[in-house]
Amino acid sequence: MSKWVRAHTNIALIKYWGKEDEEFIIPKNNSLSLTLDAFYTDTRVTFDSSLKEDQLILDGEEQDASALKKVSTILDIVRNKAELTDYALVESINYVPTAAGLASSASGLAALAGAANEASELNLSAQELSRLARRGSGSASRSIYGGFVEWEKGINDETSFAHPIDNANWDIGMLFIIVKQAKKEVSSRDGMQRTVTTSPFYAGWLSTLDQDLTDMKLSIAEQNIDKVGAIAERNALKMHATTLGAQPPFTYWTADSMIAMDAVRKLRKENYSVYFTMDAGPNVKVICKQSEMDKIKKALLAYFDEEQIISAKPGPGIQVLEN
Ligand code: 2P0
Repeated sequence: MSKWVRAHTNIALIKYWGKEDEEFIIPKNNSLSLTLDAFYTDTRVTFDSSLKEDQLILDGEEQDASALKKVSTILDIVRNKAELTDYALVESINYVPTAAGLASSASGLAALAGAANEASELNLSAQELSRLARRGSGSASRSIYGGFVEWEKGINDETSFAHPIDNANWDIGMLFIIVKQAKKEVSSRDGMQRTVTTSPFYAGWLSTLDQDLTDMKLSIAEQNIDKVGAIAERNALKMHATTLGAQPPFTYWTADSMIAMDAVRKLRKENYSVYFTMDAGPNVKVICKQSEMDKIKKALLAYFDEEQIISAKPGPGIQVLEN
């Protein structure tokens, strides 16, 4: 039955950066993320025999063929599994502040996997949903679950999926610093592919990941924000270093990103437990204690406007909403 499904976005503390298999989206390495409450997507799928092609309405606006590509990948898998032939209407609402410019592929494709599961009545398990979401966008595999989540890279479609590792019910949160974007970024899909195929630093990145992952899991188990933050920060810096070695070279950092990172380092000197991470864009995410979030936000107002700083707490996994 057609039902609205909600999925929240996640931010990786150990990054996914590079694919072993482009078609099935099998990653080069395990990644580990925190699902957050502040940003989410609601999606409903309706199979309809009168449609001539899949249709995507995002925030009330019909989307073109390029936006439909990842969506139809998931719908085709579901149609195949459920032996359905009808095209689908996909209605989707992104609850991301409009100025934020945050990528919504993780929450969007996870919500779609859940909504397609409801509409097709396939009754997929959470693990199967994670595998399905992965086929749309790698990071979406992690948004099926709440709290801290690890995406096990696996070796093929059957073995590559995420699983929850800690409900994050402790003193941790994230502040999003939304910086102004000067020019269009290299998409994460193109950026990671270019890095894998051309950057001499990519091998170095891969060689330290097992250690970062082991250290991160221990630190989460200890609920040690300083260790979690420090490992996330060093992991993000290594990921971003690989892009500088790519051919042609690129970076997601802007002058404002540097200001944000410097501000975080400065606050750390003032004895706050505060660390940063960055993804395939110029925004900076600040890992800190929930209990210190208001004070840190206030301190960041020396560098950024109020509407550029958004607080987030750990969020839940995928939810089927009451219609
Ligand atoms: C992550 N990113 O782990 C990393 C860190 C960006 C930087 O996952 O090609 O949209 O659809 O699998 O999931 C963004 O990449 O890429 C991402 P595809 P996706 O969150």
